[in-house]
Amino acid sequence: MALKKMEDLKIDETERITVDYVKGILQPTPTCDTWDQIWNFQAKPDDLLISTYPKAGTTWTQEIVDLIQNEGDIEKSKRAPTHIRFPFIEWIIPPLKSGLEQANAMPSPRNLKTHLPFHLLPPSFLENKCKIIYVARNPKDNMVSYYHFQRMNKALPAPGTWEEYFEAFLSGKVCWGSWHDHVKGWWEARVQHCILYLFYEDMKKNPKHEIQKIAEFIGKNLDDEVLDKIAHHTSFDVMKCNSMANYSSMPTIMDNSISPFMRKGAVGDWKNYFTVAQNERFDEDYKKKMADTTLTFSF
Ligand code: PPS
Repeated sequence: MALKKMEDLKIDETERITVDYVKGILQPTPTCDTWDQIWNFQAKPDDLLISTYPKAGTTWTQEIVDLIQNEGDIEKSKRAPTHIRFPFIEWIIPPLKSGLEQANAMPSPRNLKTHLPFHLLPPSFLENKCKIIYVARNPKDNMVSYYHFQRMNKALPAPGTWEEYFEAFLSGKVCWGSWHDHVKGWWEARVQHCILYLFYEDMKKNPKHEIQKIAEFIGKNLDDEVLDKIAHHTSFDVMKCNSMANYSSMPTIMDNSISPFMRKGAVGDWKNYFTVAQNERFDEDYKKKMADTTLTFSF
């Protein structure tokens, strides 16, 4: 299968970022080095935060939010690339401007992005009762997407072989930690905080319905025509060709020729990667780690 070909692709490890731990969670070293500043980030009450485990549908949700706020005005949503429109608060890749610097320089109301697990969220977001949209994706597709992302993104460690990556993901030894802890932590937090918890698979199945939910959450009443327009503009095929939403604007960090950022955008692609043995091992592990939650996923 296609895997053999992927492993043949060599990535220059020497250009890769190093990683370290913050409170038990693996992070790029520059993030660890500035952790105190990140933890003390001052959120404002009208900030809107999009939070996800990496590769769960962040960019898609960002595009939807931006278009809702601009009432479907496509030209306005093309004013800048995603990472400028939504500062990524814990992201520091010298010499680029850090997420914190970008956020602090941004006029309100701000849209922000994070991948932090709930227990590492800067407390000011909760103190200020900020609205937060969390998106979760089934872990098998999430893992496959993350594997390909680590192949193409020099701001993360090289993933190793698929077999090695499978084990690293299962044991939570990837940046931003364990998928299981992440989705469960935010799921529990939604009960007490202003969190809209969404699923990638629902967005695929009925995008207009999920867009409507997001619009309601952020207090926008949009007519049917605008909702249709947003659904069209945020479809995978349209976003893939949108240079302001497909991460083609930072070629020295993300090499889309290794694997495009907008890769497949599908549910169930994991079936092309998991061996039967890996799938059994995954399911057994999943059952144990997810036994203490009401959270369920569709695969
Ligand atoms: S990141 O780097 O964490 O911000 O990545 P993130 O945006 O969370 O996830 C990238 C994956 O989401 C897919 N994607 C989409 N799927 C469906 N529809 C739309 N519009 C869309 N936009 C992005 C993207 O293709 C990545 O998934 P994979 O499975 O790798 O294709």
